[in-house]
Amino acid sequence: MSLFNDPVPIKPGMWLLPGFASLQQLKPDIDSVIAQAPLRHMQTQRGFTMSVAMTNCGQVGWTSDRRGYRYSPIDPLSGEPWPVMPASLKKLAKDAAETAGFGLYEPDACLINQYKPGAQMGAHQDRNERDFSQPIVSVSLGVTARFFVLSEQKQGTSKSVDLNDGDVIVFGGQARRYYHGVRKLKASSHPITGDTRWNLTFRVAQ
Ligand code: MD3
Ligand code: FE
Repeated sequence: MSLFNDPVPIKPGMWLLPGFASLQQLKPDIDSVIAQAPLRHMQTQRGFTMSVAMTNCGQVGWTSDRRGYRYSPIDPLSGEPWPVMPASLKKLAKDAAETAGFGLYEPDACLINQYKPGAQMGAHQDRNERDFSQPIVSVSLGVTARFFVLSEQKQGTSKSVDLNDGDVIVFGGQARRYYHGVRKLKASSHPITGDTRWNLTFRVAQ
């Protein structure tokens, strides 16, 4: 019996599954999504360009532009629906949610984030989704990044977690509303992804 994938509690509702995901297994499907819906640096409502490059797969995708944030069934770059969520990605998210004790999970959106050295994500809450009772599953691949989490308030003490290749975090219950972000990615090298970190976040958006 292996205890390797036992979930580690980080905060109430927040579980770390170390090494739960395999880059080699997921990379072809990520590449195929990107071939259909290229990575792009979205604009914020305030006119800033995000340092993280993004795309989506699933029934809806998260997008941001000068009009604000929203989920859309259409990729604004192509005018076409987002690529279908590959079965391997969906299965991983379902297995992770179940392993963390959240039961049946049917994500309809997967945001793919690409971090190059210097890319970061400021403290924010994810609140464009309709049903906060559903967890978010986050998959980290490639270069390690320092993730930080606050509470339901944007101020206060943060807790940091280094997210390594293959690490999965499940955020449910009260953790679903926690502010969180990612520190500036350091220049380093991973044998498969080079200088790059990938993060997949699965959501029940609709
Ligand atoms: C906690 N992504 O895409 S994943 C995001 O590593 C995002 O790319 C970061 O925050 C990344 O929105 C962090 C962890 C994560 C994702 C969503 C959450 C943590 C969360 C939603 C609610 C609470
Ligand atoms: Fe987030």
